[in-house]
Amino acid sequence: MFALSEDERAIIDTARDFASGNVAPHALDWDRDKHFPVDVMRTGAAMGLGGIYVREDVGGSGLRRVDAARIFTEIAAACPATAGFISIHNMVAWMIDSYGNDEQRRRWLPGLCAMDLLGSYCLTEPGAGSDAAALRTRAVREGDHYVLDGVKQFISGAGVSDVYIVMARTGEAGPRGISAFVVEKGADGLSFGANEAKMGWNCQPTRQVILEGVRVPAASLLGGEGAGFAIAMNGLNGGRINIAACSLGGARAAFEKSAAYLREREAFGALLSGSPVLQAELADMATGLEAARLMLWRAADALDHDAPDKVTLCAMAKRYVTDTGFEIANKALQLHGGYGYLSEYGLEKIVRDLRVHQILEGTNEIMRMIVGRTVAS
Ligand code: FAD
Ligand code: 2MC
Repeated sequence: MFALSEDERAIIDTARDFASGNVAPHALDWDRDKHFPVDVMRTGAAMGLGGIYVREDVGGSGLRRVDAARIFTEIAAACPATAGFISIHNMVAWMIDSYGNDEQRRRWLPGLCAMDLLGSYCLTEPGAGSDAAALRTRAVREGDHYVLDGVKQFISGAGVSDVYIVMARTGEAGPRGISAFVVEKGADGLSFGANEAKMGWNCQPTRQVILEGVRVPAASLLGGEGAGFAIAMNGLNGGRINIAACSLGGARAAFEKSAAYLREREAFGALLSGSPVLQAELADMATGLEAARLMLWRAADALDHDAPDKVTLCAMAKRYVTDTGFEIANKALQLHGGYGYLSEYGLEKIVRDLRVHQILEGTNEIMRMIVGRTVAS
């Protein structure tokens, strides 16, 4: 696990080269211009980043979760928001690979793996966020079709993505009455809200997905009727560690920037890197990064091995790594003094991007609830 093989190192190096060459030089501009870098993500997909843990027969890379966590860490070191969208897209592709039948896999996955098609995940609603099983979007069967009505809130990639996995109610109240559907852009009755103005994650759109009498073929149902909540949650187990990896990458970049800055900045007649107070700050940050990385890799390994405690470990890692990552990025900003507050130094963007990782893919309060239910029972 800790002594990386040549192959593992090559995977990390490839992701790092892609990120430093194609993403890092533009990340500040994309954030300022709210530019969604679809072409650059497609360049990444040509290197295997569009279906990292999708099976190879449909164009996936067939890698492990632990590899994916390392890949997202590298991309996020260049831009957490770009990495965040690629991670959601990978979650969508994995859900189709894992729960789709052969026809569904062959229909959507080659395009998704190449990122010729982009994927979005639609669970949250205006009235159902943390309490996802209370969702109200309905899907009613009519002959060979289902008709979907409802509103999905805060959907990453919405309006640009081609493939939407929509969780909708086909039966009773609660989790068992929920099914998952693949809805394609262009379907009659499918529209999108305005692009939300946000604190961070500015290089990707966030919009409502509005479904008004959207007719999808019955063949768009993923898994069986009533399987949707389990599909959504299993997708999120991986999604949560991917987001944690995005926090780790952003925090590592912020830490490296501040360590380098202190080596150059003089005050009181000496370099700041010589200050015992600031060395202690850096020591705590480095320790936090190391602890976060260990938790992330452990949870990813649990998912790779379908370990019985995988849900708890993924929730623990999501909570710990995203909280620690945010604290480290914020400290890194502080260590830059006033310059940390200026956009051109890149620190304030990392802080803004990492803040939302404590909220999305299940808030950190919900992560505590998941862990708490296990450890208290
Ligand atoms: P609420 O559920 O209303 O929670 C409000 C507060 O109460 C939170 O602090 C919460 O932690 C706390 N809380 C709620 N219940 C409890 C409890 N039982 N115990 C303790 N505390 C509790 N969703 C998607 O489906 N797809 C996406 O692509 C997507 N992308 C997003 C992108 C962005 C930029 C953002 C901001 C959100 C995105 N989301 C997406 C939605 C995100 O997952 C939700 O915002 C999140 O799950 C919280 O739901 P909520 O906003 O309704 O908050
Ligand atoms: N993995 C697998 N199965 C899970 C699971 C998980 N992580 N979480 C719950 N389940 C199963 C659970 O085992 C149960 O199965 P069964 O009926 O067979 O016993 C079923 O789902 C219902 O679970 P609960 O009884 O725990 O349901 P409850 O409603 O009490 O709590 C909760 C569910 C709070 C854990 C869930 O609603 C949740 O995770 N909420 C947070 C929502 C969220 O993460 N949203 C993210 C949206 S995506 C996003 O933000 C992006 C940026 C893409």
